[in-house]
Amino acid sequence: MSSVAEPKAPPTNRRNLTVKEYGGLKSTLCVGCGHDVITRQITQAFYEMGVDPHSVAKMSGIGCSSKTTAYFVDRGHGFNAVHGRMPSIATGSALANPNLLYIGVSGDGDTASIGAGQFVHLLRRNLPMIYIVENNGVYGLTKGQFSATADYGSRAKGGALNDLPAIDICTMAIELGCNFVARSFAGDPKQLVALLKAALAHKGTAMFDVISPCVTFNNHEGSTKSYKFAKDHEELLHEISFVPFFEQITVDYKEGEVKEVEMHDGSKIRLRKADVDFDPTNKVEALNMLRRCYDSGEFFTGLIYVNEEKPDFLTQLNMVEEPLATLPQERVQPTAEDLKEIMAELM
Ligand SMILES: Cc1ncc(C[n+]2csc(CCOP(=O)(O)OP(=O)(O)O)c2C)c(N)n1
Ligand code: SF4
Ligand SMILES: [Mg+2]
Repeated sequence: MSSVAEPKAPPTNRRNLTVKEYGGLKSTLCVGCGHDVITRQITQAFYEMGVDPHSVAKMSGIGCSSKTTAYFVDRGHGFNAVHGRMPSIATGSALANPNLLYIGVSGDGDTASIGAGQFVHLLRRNLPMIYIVENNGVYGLTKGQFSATADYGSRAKGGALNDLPAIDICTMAIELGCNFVARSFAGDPKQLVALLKAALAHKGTAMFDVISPCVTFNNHEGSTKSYKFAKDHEELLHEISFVPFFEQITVDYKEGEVKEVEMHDGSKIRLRKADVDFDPTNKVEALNMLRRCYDSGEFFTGLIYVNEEKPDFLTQLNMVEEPLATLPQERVQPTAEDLKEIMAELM
């Protein structure tokens, strides 16, 4: 008698959830779009870290990239803001409820063109959130115009030459005080998952510039944001692995060519030297390296800058730890005595 094998249960994480339970709606983006690859890596990183899906707050603006928040963690909260205005919505939300895990997904147009003003203030405030720029060098949703990150001298699908200099999002982020700055490529999923896991342990803004080819409008010869160009020109700064605080005991730390960065929660980023001798905890070195890449057209990926010292925006403001809506009357209303004291100070 032949016995039918029981179907194998899918693996689960420390919350007893499967990776499928971190999924979202079916994508409506073009087949092969880099943004969908990034969505898969976000899903994987959140699953591997055992994030509580109900605690996730997904923020976005407008663009094909901004649609991607609908495609992961559908048990989380979400807010699709006006084009380029996601940072102010995220700031208000984080102040009102610091207990959620904020992740913003934006585009190069949404961030570096219409949203540039909002983006710079998010960075200088060090709002606790993961901020991903799905960078394809074009306005994909409105049919492929050059964005502010399109490289000088690159060509549009119809042959037009871009004669404006590109904004380097990573340089801008470091200059403005961001303490976790990474560059990655949608075609390098392993690196992106490790970086995202590290970002989940970071306290403050973690900014990702991820080259995410637009297969419909910017994947041709002459584009510097195509799969081929990125594959041919990608240089690894280091091989990155991440050890969350809950896995410490099982890890065997090797000496030598490994640099470790300790996160505020005790987790560790391990950076194994690739071809380049580079220290991501040195701000001047990070800026110099970015300048060299900008001038030479090289495309380095990895953790560019990290600093676990600086307090995030909520700490700087001395905010309470609970959501404001849950505070009882006596904690939000000054007593008659307090008011008298304040009035006396103003006399
Ligand atoms: C206030 C406002 N201005 C302009 C638009 C038109 N618009 C929609 S998406 C977009 C650009 C999106 O580009 P990007 O952020 O790079 O996202 P992608 O589609 O490339 O992923 C523009 C200009 C809009 N929706 N709202
Ligand atoms: S137009 Fe480009 S960015 Fe938009 S979904 Fe298609 S491939 Fe992606
Ligand atoms: Mg774009």
